[in-house]
Amino acid sequence: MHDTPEAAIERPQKLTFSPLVTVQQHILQEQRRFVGASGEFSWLLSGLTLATKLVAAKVRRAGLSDILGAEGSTNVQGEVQQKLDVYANDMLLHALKVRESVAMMASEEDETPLLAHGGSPTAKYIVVFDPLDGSSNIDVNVSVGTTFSILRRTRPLDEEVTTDEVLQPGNKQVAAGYVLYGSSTMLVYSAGRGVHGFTLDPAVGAYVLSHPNIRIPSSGKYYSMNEAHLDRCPEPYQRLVAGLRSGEYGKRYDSRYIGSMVSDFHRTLLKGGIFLYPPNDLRPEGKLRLLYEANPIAYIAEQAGGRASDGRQRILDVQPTSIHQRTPFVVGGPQEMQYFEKALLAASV
Ligand code: P6P
Repeated sequence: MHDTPEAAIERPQKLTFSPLVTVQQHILQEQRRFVGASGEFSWLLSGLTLATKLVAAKVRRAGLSDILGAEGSTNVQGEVQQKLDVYANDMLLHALKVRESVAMMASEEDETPLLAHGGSPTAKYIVVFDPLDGSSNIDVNVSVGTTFSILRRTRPLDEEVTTDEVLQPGNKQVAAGYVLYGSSTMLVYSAGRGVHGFTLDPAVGAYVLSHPNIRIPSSGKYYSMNEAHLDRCPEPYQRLVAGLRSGEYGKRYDSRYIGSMVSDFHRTLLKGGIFLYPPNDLRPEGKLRLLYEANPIAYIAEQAGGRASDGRQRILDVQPTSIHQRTPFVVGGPQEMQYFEKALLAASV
């Protein structure tokens, strides 16, 4: 009886294509790097991703819902946007409120913060967000964004949460990011270990890693601001823009301005350059909000190798005094931020 030959021991072939990484997988991988992390952080972030997928679906249909007469919206000019602001806010509040790790939420849409699980030993985090920044652009089909910032509670977890716990400088952020509802929907976030971009695949409803480890170019070719206000801005800003236009800094910069902060910053992050919303005569403290616009964007910028300033100090070092306070805001790559700092210095002598 011939021995049957040993079946040839075969090894499984190696997969050659790069793995498809969803934001959930990425957060869990990141989570593992956090000593003692218990997955509550990834569960919190999954609330944000769920809410923004719902917002993305609604934003995509904004024009249609107008034509189809969306939920009682009869005013073509802007009411749909206001509805979308409220819808985006509701989605984020509902998705986050059921996350046991969330103590309190502060939204651009609500005068005061909202209680979630504050006082519970599991509720470690406070989430601050602008549900739909730039929503007035929706009726002209310009991209808009959601910005978010995650802080830890400052009082013992078993104590009642108080609204002053929101008033922390941006350097206390545990994580931050934004979702850009543009030609595609992109989530960009950092939990302190670099900046990572995920593109929403509408076919499967998953955010898929498309831009790992984003670094802002050391030098770009665009500056971005609403130049209608330039002559009403303080001298250093006028000096900077004149230099960027004239080639004083070695090359002539082009101007790009969308008027939607998340879009203008996202281009700056990927292409380099500088975005400014300076103070001016009409808005001596600037227009953008510190806690839920400037702070998350500044956090992302710094994690990607850039810098962000209010013209006096690093944005992330500003101690907030009120939830909705505004701030002058300049953010960009190292080279352009150096030009800005030089312009400030020249104006101070
Ligand atoms: P301006 C949108 O309304 C917004 O809050 C930001 O997204 C944007 O950067 C800024 O205002 C645009 O303001 O004065 O240029 O229209």
